[in-house]
Amino acid sequence: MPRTPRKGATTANRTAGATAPPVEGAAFGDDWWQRGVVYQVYPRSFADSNNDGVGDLPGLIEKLDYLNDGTERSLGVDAIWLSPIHPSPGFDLGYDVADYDAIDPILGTLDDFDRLVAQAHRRGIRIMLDLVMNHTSSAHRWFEESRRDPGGPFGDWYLWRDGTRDRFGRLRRPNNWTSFFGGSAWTWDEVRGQFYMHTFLPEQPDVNWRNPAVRAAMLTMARGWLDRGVDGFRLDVFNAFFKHADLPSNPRRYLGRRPYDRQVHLYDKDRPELEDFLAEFRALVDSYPGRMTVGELFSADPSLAPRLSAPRHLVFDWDLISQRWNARGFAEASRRHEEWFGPAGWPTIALSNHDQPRQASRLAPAADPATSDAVARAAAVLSLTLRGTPFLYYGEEIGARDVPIPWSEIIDPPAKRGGRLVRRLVPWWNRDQCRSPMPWGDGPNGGFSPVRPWLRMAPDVDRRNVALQDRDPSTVLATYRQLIWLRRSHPALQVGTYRELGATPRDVLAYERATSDETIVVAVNFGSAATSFRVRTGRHWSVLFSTDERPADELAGGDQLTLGSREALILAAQVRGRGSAHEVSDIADTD
Ligand code: TEU
Repeated sequence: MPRTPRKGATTANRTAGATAPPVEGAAFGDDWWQRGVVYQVYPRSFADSNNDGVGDLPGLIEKLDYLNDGTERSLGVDAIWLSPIHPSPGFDLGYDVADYDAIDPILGTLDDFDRLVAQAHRRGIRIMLDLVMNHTSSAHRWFEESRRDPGGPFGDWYLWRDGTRDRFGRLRRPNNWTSFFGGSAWTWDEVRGQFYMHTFLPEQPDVNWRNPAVRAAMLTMARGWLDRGVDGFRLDVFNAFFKHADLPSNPRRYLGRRPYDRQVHLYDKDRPELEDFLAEFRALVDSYPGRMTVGELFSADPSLAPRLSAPRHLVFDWDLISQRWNARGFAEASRRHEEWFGPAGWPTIALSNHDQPRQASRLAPAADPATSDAVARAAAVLSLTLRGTPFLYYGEEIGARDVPIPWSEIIDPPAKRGGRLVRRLVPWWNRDQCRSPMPWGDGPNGGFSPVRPWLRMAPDVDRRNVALQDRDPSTVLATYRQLIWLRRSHPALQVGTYRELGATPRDVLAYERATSDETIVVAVNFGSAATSFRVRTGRHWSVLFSTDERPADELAGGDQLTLGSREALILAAQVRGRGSAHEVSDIADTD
């Protein structure tokens, strides 16, 4: 009986030599936005080439082969989304942009960026930038001009308002809007003698999207990056660009942890004018073949995502990213995706990012390393086989966990704001915990840098790093590699329909991904106990992948499927002419 080798060993065997041939047709064409896998890099934490403790673009270039060298020895991702790389005073670590057209000197130069694009493209890897266009840094020239000269060309580029006076003559803010990072959304500016609005920090003033000059400047900037060869953009908090023209106070609500949550954000985001802007912006992007965008839906009803999505223009909804580790939660989130997006719509699949807990920490809190890795490997199967474009956050491929940061070392502004007491009253999860530098291997600081890194390394870098996992076919890294390359050769996993299979045990989520030529079944046991269920099928199956050791044709003729503890299994129906898709659909129907 043919056997699939032990965990991940298939990949390891095939790619052990340094001479593994590139996989034919490894790169996707213009449809990469849909078929490909996107990898998010937090540049400061990825790879440090100049030993200053901060990751940089030349460092990333050195790691491109790790990301995709055209062989199954590499991770095999199709695109890189770079968190912001522009000059920034760093109040929100790059999400406060001081110059959209340049590269932050701490990360490199424009030449480095051009080299990155060229070298990435040579490997079939696309480059996506993170455009933060809701606000600029208060150090941006536009803001400096705007506050200095209200009547000048930049005077109306931000949301400036006079205050109001209460009956005691005290100065009041223009309305009740709150900042997502705590406190009022209005800050008094001494220079201009007016308040300005900021959805985030006072150092991140919101621009006035109703001003055609702002819009034109943003479009010109985006065109500049497209001309430089950038393949796509993530649009930071894009649904907050437009505010109601009259800036009325938001209605209050009485539930919610943070002051921000205790308002209905009727007037400071999700305004109808967004759609007109999106049409214009997307037309620009679409005029360059093969380019795409993904909008970050900020603090909004996730069901808005499909309405704002379009082919080549994705939207992150935050449904999956907040799920706990249970079959029901993931089943329901996937059902909602199907319902909201419909078969013609296209969701994103993201289980983590630079704002959220690491997926292993969220899905397996307080777990020992083996359990954490088992969950990380099963989660990898979900993120690479559910219907939608997968976005992987750097470090997830080695099963990284959140890194506890002592109070005195916190960098994340909203976590730091207000001191301990306010922090207790206004809880904010410290995002530093999911941004720690990538441990590459031996050497000081997990091989990231010989000097102290800008942010604490994980405490387990000697046991959890790329070099160690690279050598071991049973690791989280081997799982990701195997899955990404498997996905590449199975169109059903990329673009196939999704159908949940019923009558599985409580801890199991099983679904079918199918095209007219191929039917694949994915079954994930979220539980720690093995579980079996009858399958009404005597058909021919092959095991494409399992997180456990399994015979490759175990199900041929069998009718009982047993999943091990936290096992994730991918099966392919052996094609025996038409009808196989129908047969597979019976897999999980118990008699
Ligand atoms: O994030 C918007 C944002 O604040 C949410 O994603 C939020 O962090 C999350 O819901 C927390 O639970 C974007 C960027 O991703 C973030 O890093 C920036 O700080 C923010 O915008 C401001 O630019």
